[in-house]
Amino acid sequence: MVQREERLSRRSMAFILAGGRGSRLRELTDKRVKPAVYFGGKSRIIDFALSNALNSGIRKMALATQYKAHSLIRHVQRGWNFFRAERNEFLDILPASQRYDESMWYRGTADAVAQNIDIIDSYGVDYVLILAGDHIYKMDYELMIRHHVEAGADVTIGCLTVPRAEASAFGVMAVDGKDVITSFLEKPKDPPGTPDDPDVTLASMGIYVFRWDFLRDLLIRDMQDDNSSHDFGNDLIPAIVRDGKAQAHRFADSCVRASGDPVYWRDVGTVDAFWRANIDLTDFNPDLNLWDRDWPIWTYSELVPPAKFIHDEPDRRGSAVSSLISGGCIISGSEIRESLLFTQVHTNSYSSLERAVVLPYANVARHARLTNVVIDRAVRIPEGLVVGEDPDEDAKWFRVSEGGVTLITQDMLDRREAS
Ligand code: ADQ
Ligand code: ADP
Repeated sequence: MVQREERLSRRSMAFILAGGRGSRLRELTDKRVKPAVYFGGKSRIIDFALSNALNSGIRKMALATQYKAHSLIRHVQRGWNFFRAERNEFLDILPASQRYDESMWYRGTADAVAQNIDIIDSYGVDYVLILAGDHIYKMDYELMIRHHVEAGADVTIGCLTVPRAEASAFGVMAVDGKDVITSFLEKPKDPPGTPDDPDVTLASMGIYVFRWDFLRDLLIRDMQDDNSSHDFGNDLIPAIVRDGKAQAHRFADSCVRASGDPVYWRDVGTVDAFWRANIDLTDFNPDLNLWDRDWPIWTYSELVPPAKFIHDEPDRRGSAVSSLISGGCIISGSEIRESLLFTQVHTNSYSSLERAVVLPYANVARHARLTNVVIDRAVRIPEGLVVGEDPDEDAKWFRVSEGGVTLITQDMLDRREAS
């Protein structure tokens, strides 16, 4: 058994950044911040980082929020309320509350941590794990913290290889034979390939481990620097790569998966990527295993009855194949294929859904036919609506993505109705 003091996760806290908007998700983040966007039928994106931290043994967490945080805060308060102060466990929600300076929101990711130095001090931890609240993956952070300590690094950065063509959205790095980072470029226009393969790039996942005393000094200096944008990727990381020791930690070494399963990490930052990752869960053998009882994705789950499949028309059975149908759904005389329905979705007779991602409480009226769609929460699809068959018609009212996925919100339907 691991001795208590040897478990580094118990001497660490997770600081989760959940303040960025995620504007490439278009209308899906009009009312909620990206980490609060629904994913996988029951969860929200934030649940992955929080579950990884919890499953890794971390019991002190803080969540920095800023933009449109109401639904995120409500979700975390409802679902993540089992930390016990009696056991020295915390999950603090830290809205940009202008507590450091009345004129200042969080100016950047590093500033979101810096403005809460006193709170982190009060946790009495040795290590701080900085996480982004907006990626889908399963990872054992204990292994990454251990790597950091064993390497004696100033910062350890989670990294993975991404196709070079996609790498300009990331911080990219070069490493030596021991994966010590020798150069770092934040979102370069023309990212370099790796020595082994010119078509891929080693990219930062935007997650970092620091000794708290080291990070604390760095943040205090950074706050006073008027030339800094107070951002980890732009300012702090390049400085450490230049002046200290920055260690790369390969995601494949601590990705949680069964043998034979692929390494899985997704930034579901666009409507296309969001739709794809959700639809992929309907595969016969999905790359992301949500069924692993050793690494559950914790969430707030509404109390709802089981999904129900019925028909009141003799010739129309309610059915779903190759689909994930959440609790509380009522599939009444509709045909559903390769789709993912979140909690409490109701579909009516003679409607059909194919490759549809339907967020909670949506209602699909009779004779609607929807293909390759994302339907926002509580949307009421009117009777007979056909989407996914005529892109020009769809684009008149709805948001059609580059990849040909149609996003439907209630505002769009209301405008269509009023015209
Ligand atoms: P980006 O993906 O551009 O780059 P960034 O916008 O800095 O990430 O957001 C990182 C996280 O911080 C997100 O979870 C976001 O919600 C949150 N955040 C952003 N601004 C914030 C603020 N002012 N207050 C609180 N939270 C905030 C980063 C790194 C890259 C790396 C990618 C990986 O800079 O080097 O490759 O992440 O996705
Ligand atoms: P969630 O992400 O929790 O499902 P909703 O989409 O219901 O959230 O709401 C996101 C945010 O927008 C919440 O603050 C919610 O109270 C608010 N909201 C939802 N629907 C409306 C509406 N029709 N008008 C105004 N505010 C709304």
